[in-house]
Amino acid sequence: MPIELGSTDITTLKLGSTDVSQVYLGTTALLSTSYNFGNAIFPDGVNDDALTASTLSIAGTTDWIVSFWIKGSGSSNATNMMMTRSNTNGNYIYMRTGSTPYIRWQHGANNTRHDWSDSGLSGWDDGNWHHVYFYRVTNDRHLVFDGVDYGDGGASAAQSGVDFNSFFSRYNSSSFYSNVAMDDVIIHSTTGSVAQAQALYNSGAGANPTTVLGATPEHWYKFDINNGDTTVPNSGSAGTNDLTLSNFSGTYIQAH
Ligand SMILES: [Ca+2]
Ligand SMILES: [Ca+2]
Repeated sequence: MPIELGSTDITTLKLGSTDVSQVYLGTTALLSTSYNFGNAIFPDGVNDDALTASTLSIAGTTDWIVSFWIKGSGSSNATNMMMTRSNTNGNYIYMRTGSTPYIRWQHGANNTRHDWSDSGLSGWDDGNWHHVYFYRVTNDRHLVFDGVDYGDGGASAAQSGVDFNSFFSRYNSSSFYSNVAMDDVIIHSTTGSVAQAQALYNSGAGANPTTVLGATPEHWYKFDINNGDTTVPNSGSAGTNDLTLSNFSGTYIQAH
């Protein structure tokens, strides 16, 4: 809610030199708090690999969501791999700059892809954080980007379930790497919806995923580690399934 001083709405209130992040009426907090993203990971686009200890897998007959935040820029690679399966060319998500499709989900035999080429996605690499959310609708995969419903990507063949173990590279071909910052990767068995995606997006401020989902996500990579660390824990309810980073250099963990 806006705070009005005289006739002017203000979005930041400072006492002395300190931002005030909450306002109370008596003991009641007046401002809704946005999600604290903590740190994020910034692959450099050259040979960055990351493997989970065991495969992130959800059957094709079970409802699920895959959600993450990304930030691309003019120096992002032409094709940026988000998540893949290391021992097959058939399972991957990519985001592409400069040409369509901008976003692809493929799970299953090669060339059975959901592709999204909508003009509303063309600015995903504009240097700002954006929210990407896929969910299962029987044999189709639907995309919600920044809270906007883009529907299914028109694959001609049914997609299998979630089946990933590699982040940031198409490990099997070793020719596609990610140069896109990423945070809060969530994979969870639940029935997805546009409304749920919008709740997670929440006008860019983000909402606490546990609150939105009504449960701790099963697989949840927050990247809230220190620069130089190479082990990203699964903060989800499915338990230990560390993501081990290889070939990262420079300041690859930064505040969101
Ligand atoms: Ca590298
Ligand atoms: Ca984070």
